Amino acid sequence: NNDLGRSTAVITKTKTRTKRPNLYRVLLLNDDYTPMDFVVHVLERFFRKDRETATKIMWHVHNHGVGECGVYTYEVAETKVAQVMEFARQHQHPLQCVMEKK
Ligand code: TYC
Repeated sequence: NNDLGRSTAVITKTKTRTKRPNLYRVLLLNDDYTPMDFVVHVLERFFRKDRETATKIMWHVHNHGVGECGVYTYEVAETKVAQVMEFARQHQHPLQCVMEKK
């Protein structure tokens, strides 16, 4: 728009606001029946841990009752929990996997 050479142009600047996503811990719970090797395999397969890290986490869960497998956004955490629960069910182990908001 321009009246007699006086510009009324408006420039709007959009502020960038980067939102951090909510994060969720995925936890394994101890039980008396799931074989230790199976838990280590779950940690390698679904949480991309190396054998040494997976073994450490497995012992932590065995000794303390609960342990962290990883931290993810909501949808990823939900998928990990569902995959582990289905895998445990297929093998008839009572392993429990849950998520909690950080
Ligand atoms: N407590 C199990 C055993 O002695 C091993 C185990 C570890 C089970 C971790 C579940 O999330 C778990 N065989």
